[in-house]
Amino acid sequence: MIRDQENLDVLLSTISNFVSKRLVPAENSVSETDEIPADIVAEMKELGLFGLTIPEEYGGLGLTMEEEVLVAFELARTSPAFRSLIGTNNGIGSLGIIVDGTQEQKQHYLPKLASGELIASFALTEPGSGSDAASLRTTAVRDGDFYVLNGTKRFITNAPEAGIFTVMARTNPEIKGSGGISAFIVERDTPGLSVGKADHKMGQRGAHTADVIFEDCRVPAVNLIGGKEGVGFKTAMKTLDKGRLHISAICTGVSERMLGDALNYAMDRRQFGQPIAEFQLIQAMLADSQMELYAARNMIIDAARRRDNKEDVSMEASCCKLFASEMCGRIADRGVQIMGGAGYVSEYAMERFYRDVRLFRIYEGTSQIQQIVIARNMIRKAQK
Ligand code: COS
Repeated sequence: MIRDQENLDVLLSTISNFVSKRLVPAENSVSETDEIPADIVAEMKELGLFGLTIPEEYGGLGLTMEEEVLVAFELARTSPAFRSLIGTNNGIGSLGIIVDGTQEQKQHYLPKLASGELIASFALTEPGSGSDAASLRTTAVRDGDFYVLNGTKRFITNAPEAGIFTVMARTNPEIKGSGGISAFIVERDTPGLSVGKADHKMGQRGAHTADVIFEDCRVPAVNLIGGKEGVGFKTAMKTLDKGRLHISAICTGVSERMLGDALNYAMDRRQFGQPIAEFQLIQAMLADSQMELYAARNMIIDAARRRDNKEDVSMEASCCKLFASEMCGRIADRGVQIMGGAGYVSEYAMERFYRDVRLFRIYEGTSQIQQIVIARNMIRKAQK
């Protein structure tokens, strides 16, 4: 759903300008220093990028899902690290509060997330629990007006920067599966919470992940999301349904950038007396990529519209995440192939993108988890 086409067009062209004038020129230095410069972060705040999807009543832009994916297509035409910094505030870090939080929780945290004053992080994965998220072992034991958290969360995006964490922990050890899990908002300076050193990753330098450790960490009971125990796994799954659509759009935007770079290179690079873009074997790689991008864009917009229409898009979100992230991997691979030696050296962006995009097939649910979600939905529908 697009609420106001004119306003949206202004936003899209502002973001597109910001990406090409400010972010693309900074890509190499972000990759070298592993840091996004403070002036760029400040501009991102000014542009409202931290609050794109936070409801307007809490100071955000309140984008609909369709508007959000259109913005994501633009925002992703550069290093994924920039998107990652604002990604958790707009997605998995804040969504638990937006969909299931109490009025007080929303009023207290959302305005600070929308302005970028606070960074939010989503803490589900653990050393022993990744794809099997319902097996998580972090515990939260009620003690008067507090819950005492113990456990370790792993690969937590933006943990080094985060001011608050949405943490899934087991409040009922009797229930081994999803029903024993609750979701909490945990502030960074809560005694007993510590953040490990940043992980050294294959790509996406400038975007940080780390362990988050809870040792007798006393969290006020009012920070139980929605004030309700036992529904934290569902909060996490609802969050991921939306997050997966967002990531699909990011995969598509990055793919458009990579394909654009590959096309420009192929039109410029001459071999055997002509631009390599004139060769049909190169054209096949360009065409296959364009075809897939067209499909990805359309399926993502369709799923986004359905979500705006309040349909359950769990299956469609997984279809989009699976298709777009796998496509992104193929387009990165073809990009390197088209550029040959130039695709393999760091002088060109393709080598960096090739490493950066590998993560898309893993986080917010691996490709195999998306297949499981899709197939289970198919079976459930057929059984009805
Ligand atoms: N929205 C709302 N509720 C959902 C849901 C969704 N999308 N998906 C599942 N649920 C509910 C189910 O309806 C079920 O509720 P009931 O117990 O009331 O019937 C409950 O949650 C448990 O669901 P299910 O039985 O399907 O859970 P499983 O343990 O089999 O796990 C998968 C489901 C594998 C899909 C889940 O663990 C998953 O998504 N894993 C990947 C985690 C992930 O993406 N990690 C990345 C970390 S974030 S970067």
